[in-house]
Amino acid sequence: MPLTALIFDVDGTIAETERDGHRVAFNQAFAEAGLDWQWSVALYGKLLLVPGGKERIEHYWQQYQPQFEPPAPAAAWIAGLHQRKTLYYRDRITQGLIPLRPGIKRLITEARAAGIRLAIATTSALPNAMALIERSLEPDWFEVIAAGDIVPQKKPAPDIYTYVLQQMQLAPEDCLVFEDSEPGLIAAHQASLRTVVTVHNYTQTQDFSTAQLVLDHLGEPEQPMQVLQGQAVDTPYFTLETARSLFA
Ligand code: XBP
Ligand code: MG
Repeated sequence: MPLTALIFDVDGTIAETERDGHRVAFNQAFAEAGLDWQWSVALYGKLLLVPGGKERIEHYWQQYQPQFEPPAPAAAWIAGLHQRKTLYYRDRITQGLIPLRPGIKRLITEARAAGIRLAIATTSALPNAMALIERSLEPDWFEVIAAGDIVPQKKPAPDIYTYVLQQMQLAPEDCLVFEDSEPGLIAAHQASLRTVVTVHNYTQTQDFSTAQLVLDHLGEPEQPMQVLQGQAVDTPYFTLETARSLFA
């Protein structure tokens, strides 16, 4: 089966959005709501194991602030708080505070020129994903932008990937996924998709044994990547040819 499509996760994969983007925006929304909740860089690393911003707020409240009583209904209160967080996050993105990771734009440009189809599969809310794509890439480049609550179950459930495959009318063996985290890899693997993982500080100790290839990033000619797991790659950066070699 030839490589037909590349599917990208957003947070951690296209850009390192979590520490200086989402985390800070959560804290801004908490402060605005009069809460003394503060998510440190280290605590946020633990909270990231709960995918989804609303789900993460609920988990934190129940596990770390069990005495707190939100206004009823709690789900609406969480949704409102998350909406404010989304505004703060988008603001940080439009200010240009979160750059793309190495190799992302280069690989996407190469794929477009070669007629490879592109899609996005993310757990974060659609307005958040769109803010980053509009700022640093082009929404039109992606045939499907699947985000947040569009599917019933977030990663590590495979739903978002299954949804993308259905929308594109593709089989898993036609596609290659790019992820940064274990929940993301589990989601893709459960959908029978081949996956390249690019790690970062929050995910470098996670289990990526089902990935095709694990890298520190996709690399640039002047910023070579490192292969952390999988076959040796003889170029200093990840190209379409590298992607195709994973299908041999
Ligand atoms: C990303 C997430 C998201 C973001 C926050 O996971 O889990 O929840 O952390 O975004 P992935 P929202 O990269 O695996 O898609 O607040 O919009 O949910
Ligand atoms: Mg991710």
